[in-house]
Amino acid sequence: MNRLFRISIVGLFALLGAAFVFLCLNLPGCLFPGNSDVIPVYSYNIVNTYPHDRDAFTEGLVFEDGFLYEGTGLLGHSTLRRVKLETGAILQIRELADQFFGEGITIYGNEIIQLTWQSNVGFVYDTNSFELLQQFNYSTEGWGITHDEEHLIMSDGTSTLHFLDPQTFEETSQLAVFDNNGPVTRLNELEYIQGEIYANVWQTDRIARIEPGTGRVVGWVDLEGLLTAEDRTEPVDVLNGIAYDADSDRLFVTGKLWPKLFEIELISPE
Ligand SMILES: [Ca+2]
Repeated sequence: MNRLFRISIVGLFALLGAAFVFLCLNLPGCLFPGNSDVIPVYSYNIVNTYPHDRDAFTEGLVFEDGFLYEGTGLLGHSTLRRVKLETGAILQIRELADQFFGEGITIYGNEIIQLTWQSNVGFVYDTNSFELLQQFNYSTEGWGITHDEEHLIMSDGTSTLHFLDPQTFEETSQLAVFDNNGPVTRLNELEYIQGEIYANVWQTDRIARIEPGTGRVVGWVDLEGLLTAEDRTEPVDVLNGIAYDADSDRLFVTGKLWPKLFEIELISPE
């Protein structure tokens, strides 16, 4: 009886073991966690360096029709600017009312959309004149904004991205962003680049490359070391600001109060 019991127990464990192996073979990363599911980390080359306004607390960055557009934050200092890339010269500027902390910007059609941090209001301007055309409301904080072909895409400082109808500004869907360690929070400035959403992660030197269909982070860009010690002799804040020149395939990044703006190219890991 005892022997029969032992045989049954051994058989049971053998069966469970076989089931485990079978299930694992069908789950990527189960038997060799971290190997089959590694998220590539891209490094960078600096292609060009341009001056950037040290007083610009960069919250939004866009490149469109040959110019940079920048949204800046801080109460009493928030602006919308058109900037000459090569010199950093401010060609046009609109100051926000003192009670608004400006956040991300994007250009959709002939309109610039600018978020505010905690006022639950977004502004819509004419791209050429910067004339205020419209306001809209949202329920979350406003951090970054970009767009794909059909939607505005906004971040609110959490791991959730909000897709908005660009005409009504109503939310049409949400996207939960995650990597191998779970939700990726503090998503900040955004840029839609060749079918991926690039997102600064607040208080890090990293940009997440997000697959819009799933929310999965399919790549990390590590921009550590972009500013030299000399660039940091005056106070600087965090990396923030991604702009893409789709016509010339140029990628620009900068940070809050940074003295420089960089054109970079990404280097794939081996
Ligand atoms: Ca951007």
